[in-house]
Amino acid sequence: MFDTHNQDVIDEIKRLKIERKALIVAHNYQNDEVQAIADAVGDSFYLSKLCASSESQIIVFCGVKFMAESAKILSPHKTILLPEANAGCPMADSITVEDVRKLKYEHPGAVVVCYINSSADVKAESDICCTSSNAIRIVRSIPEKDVVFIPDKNLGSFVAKNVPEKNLILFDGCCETHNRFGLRELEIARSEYPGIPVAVHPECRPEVVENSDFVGSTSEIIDYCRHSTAEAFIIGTEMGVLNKLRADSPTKKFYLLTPRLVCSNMKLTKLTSVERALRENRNDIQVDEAVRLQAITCLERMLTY
Ligand code: CIZ
Ligand code: SF4
Repeated sequence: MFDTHNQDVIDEIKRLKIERKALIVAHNYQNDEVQAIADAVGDSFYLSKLCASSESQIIVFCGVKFMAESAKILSPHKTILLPEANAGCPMADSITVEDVRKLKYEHPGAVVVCYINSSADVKAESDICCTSSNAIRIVRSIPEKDVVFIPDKNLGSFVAKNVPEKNLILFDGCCETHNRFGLRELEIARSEYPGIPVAVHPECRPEVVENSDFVGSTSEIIDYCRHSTAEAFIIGTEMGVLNKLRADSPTKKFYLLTPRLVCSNMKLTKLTSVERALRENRNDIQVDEAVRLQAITCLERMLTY
């Protein structure tokens, strides 16, 4: 059914976007209707770099707080608006600066690698940032043997398995969405859709990762499905990614591994949130300059490894 209210909101977003010369970016896990009005959809690091290279001085970042912070770290003079102030990431919030300092004290000489899913403060206290697509390569290329990996223990276990020559010290954080299911759900999905490859995110539990056919970030899962000769896939990451997968390969079939793969924080952002952010300059993200300078070093080291 045609929703006239939605159409009014979309028209107003388009009008405000032109008036304010704004750029709207949406993470792969956002609601379909938010992805539809965005200028770009992708993973957090790709979008942060895009915000920095764009001519727009006003960015609406449809995602969660650490993502908008990463964009602000790279673009300090731009206005970065997070449409929903309460859209946080429980994994990023699970670790504090004090936790990182304690780990450094307990493991002197270890290099601290922090997943991009972390606050600006935690990045500032860490040595090198990583994403789920470059974590293995970065840890492998660090000269030191001891590596403190924060905050995701599942991504950390995946890295440890693939880089056995390093001694990884893991923090006990995880993504409550990807950690919500285990082998039982994987087996149910495989029996429901026999013979179909399973592609999962490394934030899933180790037993799920080990028993899947492909493991990768959202962008890597999208690439894998695009280039694979298979006609159907079981997808083990947040459901928002199905939108892009289906648009990318309209003839292929995509089944969510479990209906529980929904991140409630990602789903907070609605069309009305985007419209209000643009109209009222809502939730203009700020990062303390001293923190930003340290955090940008952590992010930039990722590019040199
Ligand atoms: O960094 C991101 O965008 C996240 C959280 C997921 C991914 O794998 O792209
Ligand atoms: Fe955080 Fe997980 Fe939601 Fe990503 S899917 S924002 S890691 S809680």
